Amino acid sequence: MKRILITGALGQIGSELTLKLREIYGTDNVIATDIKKNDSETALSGPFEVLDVTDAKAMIAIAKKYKVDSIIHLAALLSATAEAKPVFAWNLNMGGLLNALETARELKAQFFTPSSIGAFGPSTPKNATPQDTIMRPTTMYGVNKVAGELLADYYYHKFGVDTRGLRFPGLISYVTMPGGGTTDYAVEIYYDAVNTGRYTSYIDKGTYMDMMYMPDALSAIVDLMEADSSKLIHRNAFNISAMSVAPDDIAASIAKYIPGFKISYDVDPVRQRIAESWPNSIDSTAAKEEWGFKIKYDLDKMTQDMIEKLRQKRQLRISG
Ligand code: AKB
Repeated sequence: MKRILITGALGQIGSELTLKLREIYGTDNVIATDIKKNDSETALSGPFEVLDVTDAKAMIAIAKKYKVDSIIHLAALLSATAEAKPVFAWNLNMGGLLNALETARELKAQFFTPSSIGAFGPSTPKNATPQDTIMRPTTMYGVNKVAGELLADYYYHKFGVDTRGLRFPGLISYVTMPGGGTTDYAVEIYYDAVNTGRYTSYIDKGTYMDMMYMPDALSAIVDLMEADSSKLIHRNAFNISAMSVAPDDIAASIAKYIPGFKISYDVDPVRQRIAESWPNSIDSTAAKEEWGFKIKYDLDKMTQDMIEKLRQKRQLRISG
């Protein structure tokens, strides 16, 4: 990657990934785009263009203007929002992806887009879900992710586009809140723990899903994109996970650093059903073997860092 176009750059992953890539590849070589501009560091610290990913012509024009050689396509609706607006989700998630792949084809650019644990469904093996297995998701988001993985494979085989992808678990970060996901509770719980010492979870006790701390997810994107193409068997997309946890596990970890922290439950049937259709834990062996996937943060290390960083943010807000 030398000159990179990012779509959805102001979202949960993009806002941190853009800054990391600017540090590695140089500020002017990372072009951030999103549907609207805001006054965040990501939008203001380097090249930024307003881009609606369903506008194919605008995407190609921006990619050509900056002569990009890599595209990181992040703009998409997450699982719970996609379930509430399935037709809009299909149009945005699939239309945006097709435009981004076409742009990569025209510019002969390397390509990354995330898939998700949401690509799996109730008939998938629940524990240590293998890399290659049954994929019959029951959500619109999952349908988009499976179709997206296949489409990215197709562009590799048919047109030689160097497509790569990761099946992300729930991503946890103190920088930008996710929006409309099923795993969002695992971020909200830390904010509420620091601000009020308690959290009411919309996902039920004992519901296991994979999670990962954002710094590990960002490193995984860079490592996969820099990996030797000839070593990749599973391009679109690799299972990766750092931990398989339920709300009560996160609560127990938080209680080690915030004694007296309390969790209660008010289960949202829609998001609970989605969570129950996903695996408890996925197996990341292919990612480890093919490009050396590794993590730095387990649950307690992540909890400690999240609490420390959120306390600093809170302090800045109070004193600023
Ligand atoms: C969601 O919950 O929709 C996402 C995901 C796991 O893909 N965080």
